[in-house]
Amino acid sequence: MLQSSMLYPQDSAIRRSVRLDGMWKFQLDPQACGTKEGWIDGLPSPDLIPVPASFADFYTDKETREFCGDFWYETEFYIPDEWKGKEVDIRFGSVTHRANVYFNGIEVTSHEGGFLPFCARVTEIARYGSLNKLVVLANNELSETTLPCGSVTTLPSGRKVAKPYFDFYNYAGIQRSVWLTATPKESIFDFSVVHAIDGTDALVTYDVVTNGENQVAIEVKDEAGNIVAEAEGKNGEICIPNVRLWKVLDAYLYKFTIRIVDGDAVIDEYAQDIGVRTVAIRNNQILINDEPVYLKGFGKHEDSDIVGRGFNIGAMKRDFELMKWVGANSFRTSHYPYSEEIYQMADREGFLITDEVPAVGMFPSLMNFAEASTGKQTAFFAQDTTPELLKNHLIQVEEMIARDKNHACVFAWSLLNEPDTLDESSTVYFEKVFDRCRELDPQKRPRTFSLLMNSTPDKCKCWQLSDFLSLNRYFGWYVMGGADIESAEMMFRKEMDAWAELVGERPMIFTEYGGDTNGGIDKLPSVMWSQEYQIECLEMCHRVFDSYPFVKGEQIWNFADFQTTEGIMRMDGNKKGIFTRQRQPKRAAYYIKQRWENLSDDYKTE
Ligand code: GCB
Repeated sequence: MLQSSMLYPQDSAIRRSVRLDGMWKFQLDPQACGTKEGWIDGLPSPDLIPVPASFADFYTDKETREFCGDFWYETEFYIPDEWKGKEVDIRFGSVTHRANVYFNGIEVTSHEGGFLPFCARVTEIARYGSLNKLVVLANNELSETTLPCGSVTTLPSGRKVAKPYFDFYNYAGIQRSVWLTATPKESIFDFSVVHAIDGTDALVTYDVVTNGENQVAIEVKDEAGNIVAEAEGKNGEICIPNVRLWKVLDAYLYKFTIRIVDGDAVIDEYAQDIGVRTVAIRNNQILINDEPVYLKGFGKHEDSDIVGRGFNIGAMKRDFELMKWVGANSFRTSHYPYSEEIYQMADREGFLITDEVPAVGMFPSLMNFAEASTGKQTAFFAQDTTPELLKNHLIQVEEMIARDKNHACVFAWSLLNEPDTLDESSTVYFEKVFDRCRELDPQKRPRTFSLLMNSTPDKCKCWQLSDFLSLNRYFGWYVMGGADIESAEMMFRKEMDAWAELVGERPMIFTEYGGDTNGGIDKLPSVMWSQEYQIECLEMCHRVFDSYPFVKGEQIWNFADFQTTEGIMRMDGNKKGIFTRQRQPKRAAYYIKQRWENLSDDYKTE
């Protein structure tokens, strides 16, 4: 059961919300002595650092950038006198990977998991009309029971180093906005909507959770501000006549306003823009409002210069402009739930999102991508630590669904990326995660996970749990790249022929394919890493996708270059972007634009 409301903070006639972003005090704690030494009352010798942001890329020394362990943040702010009598919360969009929160010297909450929000209730200990102190102890260590998975090694000097089992930099910090909010004592805690289409009307089944007994009233307005439907009661059905549906790249959002009322008095009010649409999987098709859609898009990262994984409102805007320019209609939030503002924008722009929980690295290897094709078997889900991992995994699935369930853009859940699936123990683990997701999602959206190269049709023990198959395949890159690309294509087709025998009604999409490319290298004829080879590799994959009618989507790895741990396989990060990290096109972007502009959104069914 969720401890705090996942609703995105907002101002309404009743609610107040203030962002606490800005320069905060910051201090590393390599000896983990802060708690003992009383840092919860104030940091002894802090630096100043921006919030929200990852801390790593601000600094010029390697020890700070690579810091692994405990680190602290501190800020001070006033809470207005008028807020007396309300519930006051501090809401973190995320703290990576875990946090203990102290307010006016008292521990008020702790949270595990670096990509989902949590709140600390401070009503009773707030100093109204005067200054309050907020201190956060954060930690970025990884283990085989954390999401994502990894480990920590200790150097001879005693310094800890993070060893992610995944291919993105282990950025950490207060990476999303922090809010101070005031809500009434009796308030809206949660709500959900489920859509059905009835001729030209929509039937929206809704459910509102409050902490009181007063009546709930719902009002639905169209984009012009006209009231189109109203309802009373904590749950029920709303009919929107002549509904304008939310469609892919043609979004329409109704404003749902929920009020707790007592006679004429409004006790609480919360409003959200809601797209009305249905999702189904049938006959090898992904159906939005019963219309087939072919996914064109990317696996992405929240990753940009200087702020790292910190929410970057400018990068968000640029990314959507580039995705529209290149003809995309969808993306996967590889490999963790993204900032909430990104889903709000996808709702507005009509993009489809596969929302991914941070279940990555469930295959113990620093180079998953390279070792996957060696046949290495790990029985990752048969360890003593597995029950603890599963517990954390289920909590994060719950938090993700609670946060994102009402977004029209979220059409599917991705429950793992490239896990071990070769051992029987995987099936037992997966079933629990898939069942829990189905139970929690009011809209019963499709569930999937991205299959590692070694999860082949003859060996994978879990694919059948997916409502549609998502494959990560690097034929022509990690497998038979360069001059061998024609053998790669043959091998790829052989695997696809085997899948064709198994998929049944399921559609398949590719959630990763492509190759690393240095935006500066041109080579005629091509060599691996050149811009020319990136295009050849993508073209080869597309030839294969185009030959199999059950393939209903292609999401390139990656939208843009991104930072990873340093190593011989990575040249200042992963370079598989069709855009650079600065969001400028590589040559492949023009090829993709041409392909996608000529592939209708219902490609293969038109
Ligand atoms: C994968 C992973 C992704 C990596 C990618 C690569 O299979 O899912 O996180 O970045 O391969 O480029 O190797």
